[in-house]
Amino acid sequence: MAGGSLSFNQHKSLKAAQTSEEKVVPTLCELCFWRCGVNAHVRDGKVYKITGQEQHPLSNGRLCPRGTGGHGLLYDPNRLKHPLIREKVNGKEMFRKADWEEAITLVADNFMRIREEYGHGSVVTFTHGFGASFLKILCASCGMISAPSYAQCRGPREDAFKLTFGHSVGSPEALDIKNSQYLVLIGTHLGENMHNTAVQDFADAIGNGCRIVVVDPRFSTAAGKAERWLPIRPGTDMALLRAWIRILIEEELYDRPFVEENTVGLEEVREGVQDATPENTAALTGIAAEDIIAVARDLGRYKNHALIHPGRRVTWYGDDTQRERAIAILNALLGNYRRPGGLFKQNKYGVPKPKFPIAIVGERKFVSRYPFASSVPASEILQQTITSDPWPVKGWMVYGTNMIHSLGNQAQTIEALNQLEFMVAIDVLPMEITSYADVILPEHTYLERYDDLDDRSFRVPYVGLRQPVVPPLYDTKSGYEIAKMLSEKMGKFDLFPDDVETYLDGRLREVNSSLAEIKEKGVLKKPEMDFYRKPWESLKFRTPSGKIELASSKLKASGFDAVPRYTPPQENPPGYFRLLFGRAPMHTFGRTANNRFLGELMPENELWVNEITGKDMKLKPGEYVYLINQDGVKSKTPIKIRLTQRIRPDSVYMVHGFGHTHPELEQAFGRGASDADLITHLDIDPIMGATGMQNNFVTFTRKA
Ligand SMILES: Nc1nc2c(c(=O)[nH]1)N[C@H]1C(S)=C(S)[C@@H](COP(=O)(O)OP(=O)(O)OC[C@H]3O[C@@H](n4cnc5c(=O)[nH]c(N)nc54)[C@H](O)[C@@H]3O)O[C@H]1N2
Ligand SMILES: Nc1nc2c(c(=O)[nH]1)N[C@H]1C(S)=C(S)[C@@H](COP(=O)(O)OP(=O)(O)OC[C@H]3O[C@@H](n4cnc5c(=O)[nH]c(N)nc54)[C@H](O)[C@@H]3O)O[C@H]1N2
Ligand code: SF4
Ligand SMILES: [Mo]
Repeated sequence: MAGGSLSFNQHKSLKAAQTSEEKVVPTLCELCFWRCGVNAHVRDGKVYKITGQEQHPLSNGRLCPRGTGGHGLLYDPNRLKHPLIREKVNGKEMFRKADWEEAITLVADNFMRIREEYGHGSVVTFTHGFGASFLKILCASCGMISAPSYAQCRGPREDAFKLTFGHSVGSPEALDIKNSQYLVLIGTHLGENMHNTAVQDFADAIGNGCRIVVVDPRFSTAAGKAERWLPIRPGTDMALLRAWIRILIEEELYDRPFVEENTVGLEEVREGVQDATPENTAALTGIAAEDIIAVARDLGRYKNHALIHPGRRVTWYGDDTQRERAIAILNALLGNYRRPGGLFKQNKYGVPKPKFPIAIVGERKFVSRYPFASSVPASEILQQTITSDPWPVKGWMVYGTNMIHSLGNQAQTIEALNQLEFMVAIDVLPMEITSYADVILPEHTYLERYDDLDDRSFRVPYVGLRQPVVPPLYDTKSGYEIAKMLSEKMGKFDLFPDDVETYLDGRLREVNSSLAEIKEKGVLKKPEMDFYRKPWESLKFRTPSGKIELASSKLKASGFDAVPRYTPPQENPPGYFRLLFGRAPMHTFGRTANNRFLGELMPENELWVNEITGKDMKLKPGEYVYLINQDGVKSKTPIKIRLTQRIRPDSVYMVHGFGHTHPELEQAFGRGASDADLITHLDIDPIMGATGMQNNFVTFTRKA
């Protein structure tokens, strides 16, 4: 069924706006990776306003602040405006303007030469963002593809839930937050973490009287909505989760019929968490035993309608898959699976995927050294690039990821970049990573291009369309055109149809729709899934036992703990404070720092410091300091001090995404500091290769 219709009044107002000078074009936001449906309002050929699509299930007519400021990217004067090629002039390296034919030929020639010389798999693709879908098709068979949204973000969560429930949480998360009656947020700060639909659901839950508990060393925006803020000692969350598991089991507060019928391993878990008494846990976490007990009993009271949110960026301390396993176990004990307010499984609209011919057949296959890595961990590729083990990596294609700021351990990233024979960066702005490229290819912004259909799993199965709103402003190309040109230069003429519209229309015809239909509607929808389980339904999970694995048979078979164990985090070196970081509602990582609209709302980040620490360290509010970390690495730029009671005295906090050093980013240059500069120590998760970033510590200096 092809639904997704506008109401009569919406239709009328859209039509009225579509005069010759004024039109409203539905498309998808790309200011972050949530991909809300937006309406771009165009007057005299210029986008002047962006609003939320009523009919899009991720927007429901509303956007977050970043989405409304998307035209700040379109009209950013510092955009990449034409292809650039690195050249040595009088011994000095610089970029010169090139045309597309020359730039693409250079990329294709280098990648083919590297492949010839070093074999299959010697060119790697790093991507983040929807526009890469066609490049991924081109690269699928000719090498490895890695994204920071895995080992630097939600990878441990997805793998832990797969081990426990047989499927991942997914994005958008399959969590029935809006119907939850008791919600525990543990190190996830909804409200600052501004994924539109998740925040709408959170607001609905609060409106419906949901009781909220926030576990965070910092008093987040969400903590302001909570009945309890538990300012946990950083890195001790596993202890708290195990204590809650122990209380639920020992006091028989878990959903007994559900657990007996649908899970395995209860006894093993019971034995495994015996040491996690409230008293021991209070000593480790700094949270009073009575608070620990009270929350566990509340969880037991709400059971099926309570939810422990699994978070999103969960790459913290190196035992992250196991911490996420503990969260999965708790949710399983509550029996909230496919109950109002719990976890569920969602569906796709299901547009059949076209079958692409394989571009290049290869003889080498990437096998991670981490047994449960379900994707390619970036840190492993860096290591391989540096050591050439098990084979050399000599070429990188980098699409939409600023790896200098997103992988941690910058020195390692730069060492790997120095080993390369060729690197191409496909971006929209002169971000730090582009300085390392041999060729820079400027992409259209999301308001100037088509991308593939957005057919992801959600509670309302839907297909969304990104389409051009205005003609491209500069000599840029879309991901589709770049992938097609590259594939042809590599001798593959039949990989993509001549134009993207033919491709999209062909896909939509498979579901009895058409490009013309979705261009007008913006979205096709099916009715909301009926995902709540029926009392007579027997459940089957895609795990070895067919049940939810409270104790994991797969982890056990691979020599890991079947039941999560507590490992203490590193202690603060004397005089140093743990560096914590997170999000601000008006920015997405570093990608929006140069956006004039969003920069006006928040031009720089500040360092949250507890007032007691401020007094001890003689810091004044508003003064600028540099930070030095435990390895003696100093922040490249200074940061403004904010003294507050809203953070523990042993930690400091900053918003990620500032401290840009590329001089062509005129708005962002030198504003605030980068947490990434200071994350030199990484704890790698032995189960799936995630890079834990939170065992880093800083102190202050006024010296530049
Ligand atoms: N220190 C530290 N590291 C982190 C995190 C952290 O909080 N702190 N967070 C982690 C998490 S959760 C994630 S998901 C990752 C995110 O890591 P990244 O994806 O690397 O993050 P961004 O800084 O948004 O970089 C996006 C890049 O894409 C470019 N870009 C924007 N729009 C387009 C487009 O339409 N086309 C193209 N081709 N390029 C575009 C931007 O200019 C920018 O260079 O970082 C991880 N790393
Ligand atoms: N506005 C905005 N929203 C975003 C993004 C964005 O860039 N901008 N990025 C999106 C992406 S890709 C992701 S992955 C998510 C990330 O969003 P979240 O999953 O919510 O994660 P973080 O931003 O890493 O969370 C940081 C929070 O954890 C707390 N914290 C730090 N250490 C500890 C600890 O040891 N224990 C506990 N309990 N808490 C701790 C910090 O104080 C902070 O409040 O945000 C998404 N939403
Ligand atoms: S959450 Fe905000 S930035 Fe992300 S896609 Fe939606 S409107 Fe855009
Ligand atoms: Mo992320």
